[in-house]
Amino acid sequence: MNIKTISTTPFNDQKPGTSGLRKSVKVFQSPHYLENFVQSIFDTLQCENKTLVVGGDGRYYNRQAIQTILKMAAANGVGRMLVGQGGILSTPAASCVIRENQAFGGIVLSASHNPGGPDGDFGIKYNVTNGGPAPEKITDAIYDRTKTIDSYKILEAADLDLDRPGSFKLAMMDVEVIDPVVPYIKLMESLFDFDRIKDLLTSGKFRMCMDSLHAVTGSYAHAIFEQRLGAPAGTVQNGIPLEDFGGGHPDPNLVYAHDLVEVLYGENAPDFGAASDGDGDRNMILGRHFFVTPSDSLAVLTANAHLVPGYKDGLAGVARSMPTSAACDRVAEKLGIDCYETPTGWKFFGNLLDANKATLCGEESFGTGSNHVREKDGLWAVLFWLNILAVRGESVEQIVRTHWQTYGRNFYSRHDYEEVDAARANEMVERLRSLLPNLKGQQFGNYQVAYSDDFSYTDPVDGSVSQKQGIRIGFTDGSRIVFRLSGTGTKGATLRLYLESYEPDASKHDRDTQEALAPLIAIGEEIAQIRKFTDREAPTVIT
Ligand code: G16
Repeated sequence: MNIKTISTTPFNDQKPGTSGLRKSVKVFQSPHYLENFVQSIFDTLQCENKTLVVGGDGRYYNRQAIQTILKMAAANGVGRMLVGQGGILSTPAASCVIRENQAFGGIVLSASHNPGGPDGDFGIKYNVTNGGPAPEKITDAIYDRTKTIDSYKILEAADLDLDRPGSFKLAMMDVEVIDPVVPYIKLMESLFDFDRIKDLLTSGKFRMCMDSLHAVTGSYAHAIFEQRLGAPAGTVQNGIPLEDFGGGHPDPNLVYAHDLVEVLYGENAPDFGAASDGDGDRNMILGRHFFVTPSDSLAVLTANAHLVPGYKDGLAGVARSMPTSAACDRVAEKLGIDCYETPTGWKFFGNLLDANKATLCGEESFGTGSNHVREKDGLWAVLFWLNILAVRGESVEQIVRTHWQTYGRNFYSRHDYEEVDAARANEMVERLRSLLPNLKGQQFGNYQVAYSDDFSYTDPVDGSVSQKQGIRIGFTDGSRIVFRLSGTGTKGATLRLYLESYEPDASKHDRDTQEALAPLIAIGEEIAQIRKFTDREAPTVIT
């Protein structure tokens, strides 16, 4: 056994963002970069003799990174490592494996929806015992350690063959390569009525299309929809996971999942379409010629949860991130359950789920999930929708339109200005902050400001406070504009402008979303002087 201690120096840029440390592959490939961060995890968490899970979304550099992490884990005295076959684990499957094996934690390698390949992005994050992303106090401690680290430990050993399930020894450490699809399907079967979904998918009257965008859910989707649930071969498109996602952007939205959009908006479109992202935690839901916003999706799942076996006894509560529309708040009110508003980032749901204050959670950024794991879960959302469709026997569009009739419609959109100058973007936000105290009562056209603040969250379970989580400007009619800088980009800054208005009148539910929100869009641009600060005439992506 030959453990080497290697001298290193800090990089000082290893602060985890919304969802772990994300940088370009090139940065991760620089000498000691990955190693410094991994050693900082081990130094912070004392993982000696513990069981850890490791796996990633299969993007470029995943394989090399996992071999390095295994050798460092062995050198740092970790007891056992569970590794996804081929080094691959979707993010929700990693959460499932951590929980099922009562592991101490896990290292998840992904840059989520960011592009992959040698010129793309890579990422790493640490998940804790409950299977969810580490809370801020842990990510801050890891970051602090990266600033003082001066050496790391690694075992000198040959690479392991991770392509077949099996057990190995790496010095004193046990390594088990596991097939992650099996436990994941078992968990899904415990929540959803697979027989009923199978009847629907084999009825000859219902067609679906699942687009895995050449990312991690490919193997799970083939196994679930085509093999287990009997959908015809070809139901899953772009289903072969590739290291560069086929050159695409593995982000399930109307812009980047264009293949799926063409199918669902084309002639002879299927009844149901869905896509997931690089690491399988995000989802997009489409009906025939119909897009379901993630905020509406959360509201519909909440309203229909009683139709699904795993949730038939009711929900403890529901939670959404602050910029997510208030559509689910209306459902919660009717159901008489609590609705929590958290900062952006799945880690903020962990305490609510652990304390059984919330059962379902969702975010406008195409994330939905429940207490079955501690990550958002793309395929879970697809199965949830299929279960509802199988029980209700209506189309996606009918279900959403009936929902609006019952609860009113929250028109909602997000405008992204990607890769803008970071210094200017920060200047813009600082300027907005300085305006906040004087906005109340001001009139913009027909809209009067009712409140304005920089969102601050006090966790109802542990009392921790997270400040400066997004600038909110609310109007007297319930409309809202939110400004936030993304925490997941790797180039420059991304400004997100979130827009929401509420329309109770069903005769107006057919309006075009951008048209319905046009006055708010203009107000947002005016207050923040977006064009001036971003140097852009228009957003890069509108969802
Ligand atoms: C991550 C978090 C999500 C969050 C999203 C926001 O998603 O896990 O909870 O909503 O980031 O991203 P941004 O800060 O860019 O608005 P993922 O799928 O990238 O892990």
